Formats: sequence, C-alpha cells, structure tokens
Amino acid sequence: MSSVGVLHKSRVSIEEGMTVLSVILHCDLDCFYAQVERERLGLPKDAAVVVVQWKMALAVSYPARKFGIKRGSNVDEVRKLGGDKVTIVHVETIGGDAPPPDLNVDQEGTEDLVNTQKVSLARYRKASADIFRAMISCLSGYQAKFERASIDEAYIDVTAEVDQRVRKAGNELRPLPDNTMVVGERLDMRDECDVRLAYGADIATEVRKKVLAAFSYTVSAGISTNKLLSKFASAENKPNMQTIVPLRAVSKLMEDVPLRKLRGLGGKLGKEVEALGVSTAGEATKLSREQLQSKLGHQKFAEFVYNSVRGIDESEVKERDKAKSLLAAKSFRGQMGLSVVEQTWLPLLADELAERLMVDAELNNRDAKTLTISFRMKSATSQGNWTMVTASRSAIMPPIGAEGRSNEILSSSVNVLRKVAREEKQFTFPITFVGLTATNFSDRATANESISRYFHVASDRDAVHSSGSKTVTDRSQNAFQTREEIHQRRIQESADRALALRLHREESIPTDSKATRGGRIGKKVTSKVAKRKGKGGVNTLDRFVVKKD
Ligand code: TTP
Ligand code: CA
Ligand code: CA
Repeated sequence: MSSVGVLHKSRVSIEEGMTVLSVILHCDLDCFYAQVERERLGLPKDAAVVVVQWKMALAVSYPARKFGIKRGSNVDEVRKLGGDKVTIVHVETIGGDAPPPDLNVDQEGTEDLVNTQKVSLARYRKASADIFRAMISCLSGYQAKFERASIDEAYIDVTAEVDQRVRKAGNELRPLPDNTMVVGERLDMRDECDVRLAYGADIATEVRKKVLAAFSYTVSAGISTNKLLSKFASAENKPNMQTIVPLRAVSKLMEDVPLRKLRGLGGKLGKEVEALGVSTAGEATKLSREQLQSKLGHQKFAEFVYNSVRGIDESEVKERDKAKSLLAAKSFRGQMGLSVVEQTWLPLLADELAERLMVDAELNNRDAKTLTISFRMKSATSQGNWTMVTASRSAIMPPIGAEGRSNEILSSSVNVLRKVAREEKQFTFPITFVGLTATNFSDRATANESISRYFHVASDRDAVHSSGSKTVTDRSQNAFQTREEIHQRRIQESADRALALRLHREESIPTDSKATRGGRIGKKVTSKVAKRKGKGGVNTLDRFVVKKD
C-alpha cells in the first residue's frame, strides 16, 4: 500500500465541498500511578517511585527506570536495583483487618494479604477524573471532540479547530512548540497536512501545559491523522514530549514497527497475527486479506489488521469523557470457596461498587441500569477435559434511590452465585476471580423520575444520606462491627427492601429489555437458568454468558 492510499483513507469531509485531513491527538500520562503517588506523598519531581501491587511493579517513574526497574519487576528485584534511592509504594488496599502491606520494609506475610485484602484504584480514578476535567476545560471554546480511552489516556479530534486556525492564519511559518519531535523528516510548511499537524501540536501543548500547571503531572502526546497513528506517536518519546507522525512518514515508519505496538494488536489478536510468522507491521503487509481471514476467522478482524499494519484507521473519536462501565473485582491467588466469596468478597465488592456508583452519579449525573456478575473457574468440556472460563450473568441494577443499595447489589450477586453453583453442573467451584460490573448508564434525570415515584425521596442525595439509615457505604460504621454482624444486617435490610424494589423493577423495566440482553461479546449460552427466565427472582431475566480464556 502506498502512502497515497493512506492519505486517501485519512481524509474526511467536514464541510460540503471541502475535504480536510483529520488531526487527532492522543494524550497519555507518563508513568501514571507513579506520578499520582509522587504528588500524594509530596516527593520531588525527579523521585524514583515504584508502585507495586502485592509483589509486582505496576508503574515505574522515569527516574526509577534508570535503575533498570520495569513494570512487572518483582519487589525484591526493585529493592536490589534501586536500594534506598527508590520509594516503593503499595497501591491502596481495602478489606481485611490487617493494615495494608508496607513494602518498604520486608514485611512478613505480605503475600498472605492477597487473599484477605483487595486493591482499590480510587486514588488513580480520582486523579484521572481531575485530569480529564482539566483537559476538557482547556478545550472549551474549541471545536474538539474528546474521548476518554482509559484511566490515563484520551483521544482528541481537533480537526474542526485546526481547520479554523488554518482559515484564519494560513500556513505562516512559526516554530513548533517545545518538546515536539517529528517522525521522519522535518515538517514541510508548504504541505497542507504538515501545517495542520503543526496546529494540532499547538493544541496538544496547551492541553499538556494545563495538566502540568494544575496537578504537576506530565503528559506525552501524539499528533497525527488518525487514532492508530497518534497513539503510536504518543509512546515514541516519553516522558513529557509530544510526537508528530506526518503522513509522508507512515509507510516507512510501518516497515519496522513491532505489530504489538499498534492499537488493538497488543493482545491476543496481535499474537495470532504473529503466529503467521510476522513480527512487524511491514512484514504483515505481505499477508493477504484471505490469509488473515483464514487465520483470524472473522472478516472484521482480518480487515482491521489489514488496515492497521498500513497505518489506516478510520475509527472515529467518540465523544465520551466517562468510563463506559465500573468494575469492582477480585482475583484470587489459588482458588476461593463459595462461602468465603459470599461472606467476605461479595459484600466488599458490593460496597465498593455502590460507593463508586454514588461518586459517579454525583460527578456525571448518570446511573447504571445493569449489574453483571462474573466469575472465573474450571468448566468441563464435551471431550471430558476442563478449561478455564469466565461466566457472567446480568441483573437489573438496584436503583440509586434505594437505601443500602450495596445490600441489593450483594443479594443480587449472591443469588446469581448460588444459582450457578446449584444449576450449572459443568462448572467446577471454587473460583479464581469474581467481579461486579455496572454498565448501561443513562442520565439521572430520567432514572430519578421513576425512582422517586416509588421511594418518595426528594433527591438521591437525601435518600443516600437519610438519617438513621445504615448505608453500607458508611465505612466508619462498618469499622466497629464484625463481619458476621454486617452480613446479618445486610440480609435483614435486603429482605426489607425486596418488595419495594421488585415493584420498581416490574414497573420500570420491561423483562425483555435490550438493556439487559444485548451487546455482549463472547459465546452466549442459553443455559437451563436462562430458559427459566421470567419466573420469579430478579436474576432470571437475563442470559448467561460464558467466555473461554
Ligand atoms: P500505562 O499508560 O500503560 O503505563 P504508565 O502510565 O505507567 O507508563 P507510560 O509512561 O509508559 O505510559 O498504564 C497506566 C497505568 O495503568 C499505570 O501507571 C499502571 C496501570 N497499569 C496496570 O495496573 N497494569 C498494567 O498491566 C498496565 C499496562 C497498566
Ligand atoms: Ca501512561
Ligand atoms: Ca495508557
């Protein structure tokens, strides 16, 4: 594929009779968790900081990378390489009675905490929300589309804004902003595409400066004509730099780019393509669509890979500044029996999810309609072997107006778990993972209306904080109760709420709603449980989904 082909694919029409080149920015925080911890602990900007989870490094600050410490390094190795020059911080943990692990001292038994505590990413989520808000406020007044892509990265489509700037100022010669690199040759200001990317670089600098000024976090950015190229670019000159990939440089660039570095090819899909004997995008351009399809099975995947390795990506920047789903989950080292999951982990996860939903509702004025419970375990195959699978099942999310929402989430989850244990004989308990996911968000304006009709509350805030109600999001209260007391209390509260809740559900959500059934990836299994849907319990509305590992 020639660069002309790439050029052609990167053109979009934003105004009748006028075709312009897209300008897409990709912003990615440098060593994100490490920067958050550095600021939280008031450490100097050049501090060597390593954030670990249990014994493994998750985020490594750039000064710490100089010691040879990498993501995935074991904490003993981190200590050996960095000595006392490195600050090791454990991610926040919740649950269990023991204090969180302190890995700066060689704490005995830290490993055991894995199965009594779980990590909380609240700090990083909060920082993420603050950062994105700052970025969006920086873009206010601009014609730009902002898409949150992960906890620490975002795409920004600045095509229309660049278009305006070109119209106003044209391609006047001016220096590129500081900390800007260009892949390939220098920009050619007689080239329309290069001029547009230079304007994109100005906007990227504004965004990065805003985040730096507000929070002292450095951001790296990529500036190019589509999401794939800009994401690749942002990682090229980290930290605290921005990189332009001009269209002219694309064919040459792709020749040597490892497949795994491309958006969407870092995981399983990339691995399957590599199995065809290629390791770079350039090599992969030798593969025909047919070859790709016969290996990958699906025409959609073949097309995606065929385009990606040529630097072609027509996917749009979707206007989205919030997460699509909220997940509270726990993986177990070894396996976990059902009763412990039910008594210890599900209450903790339900609390966490309810709390996060509440914060999310206040911030984003929305609420989730679907609750999905997933767990990972062995499953018997028809050949008499077993394989690891993640099974999930959805239920209607208890409404936000209800007191003790966490109790409802808990009882719903417990129902699902028990049902599966009882009725899905192909699965072998215990399990190695359990997760509660909130999805299917809608504006709270509509959600509130139907809820308040049933619960007669003035506002959600009042309901959640109503005096005397034992909301399980109140941690200070929990701290003085034993786990058993909390559990009993939850069961009681849960029973009290059940009737009102069922009324709400029956009234407001059709049993066959698209919301609870559609849009999942994975093999859908119409199980015995699913076939009985509609008869009674809240979880029988939904389909059962099994995804093989
Ligand atoms: P990344 O953006 O992949 O990495 P990073 O920000 O630490 O470093 P870089 O400067 O190279 O961008 O991930 C963002 C955060 O997400 C990271 O700080 C820690 C967390 N994370 C994990 O917990 N596990 C993982 O496997 C990855 C990839 C990231
Ligand atoms: Ca990052
Ligand atoms: Ca990232």
